[in-house]
Amino acid sequence: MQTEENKETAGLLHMQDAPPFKEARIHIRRLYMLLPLCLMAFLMAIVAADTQATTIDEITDDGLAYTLISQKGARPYGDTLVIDRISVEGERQRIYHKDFNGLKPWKLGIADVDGDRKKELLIAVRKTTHFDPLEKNRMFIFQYDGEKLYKKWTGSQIAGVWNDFYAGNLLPIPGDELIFIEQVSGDEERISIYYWFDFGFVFLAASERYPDIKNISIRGENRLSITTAAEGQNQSRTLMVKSGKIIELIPNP
Ligand SMILES: [Ca+2]
Repeated sequence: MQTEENKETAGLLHMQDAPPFKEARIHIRRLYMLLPLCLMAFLMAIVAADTQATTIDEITDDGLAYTLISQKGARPYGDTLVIDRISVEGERQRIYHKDFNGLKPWKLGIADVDGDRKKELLIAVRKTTHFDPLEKNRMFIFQYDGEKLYKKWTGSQIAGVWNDFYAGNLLPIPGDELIFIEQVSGDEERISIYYWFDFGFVFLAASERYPDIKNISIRGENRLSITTAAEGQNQSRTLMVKSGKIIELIPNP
């Protein structure tokens, strides 16, 4: 049986506990009110990030910046090419804009492929062609004269199925060479080199097959450095063109 003293003590405790419980309820109510606002801010941030123009690739050369942009946020492909003139102070002025929507451009290169001392703009796109219904990486080559972009070469097929390209002066022949990472089979790749002759590209040489080629860089005349990966291990290799083949230079032990 509860005594009067116990009842008073219980009442006192109840009164003492009441304010913190009340405060907690107020906090929870505030949290519930804030939750939709937080959710809305989060969704707005996602929408903003998805609609913010994103640079897919950019290359600068001779005071010009060539930029592939995706107007629809982070995407693997761009939809617009812009060219900016860069002043000595580093300020940019937009001088050209072209819609590439539907062509899925993803990489830019600058090279003088035909050796006429005028540089060409190389754009890797991903598309089908009239004769090939498969969507593949394909090369578009343009010339920019300071006002307009002219198509120089848009061969539908070069280097079979390729995953990446580099352009540079590897060999002492006129013009820069195009170097591709070609997919040979499901899990094997090789390097292939093409050079410009007359009105198009001619195959020069190919390497042996490697499991995965991650990187290419030109190290000097007829010296190509690549990184291959097998079973998680990266390996750096030096290649050169010899007798119509790309061979690997094995370092002296
Ligand atoms: Ca040229």
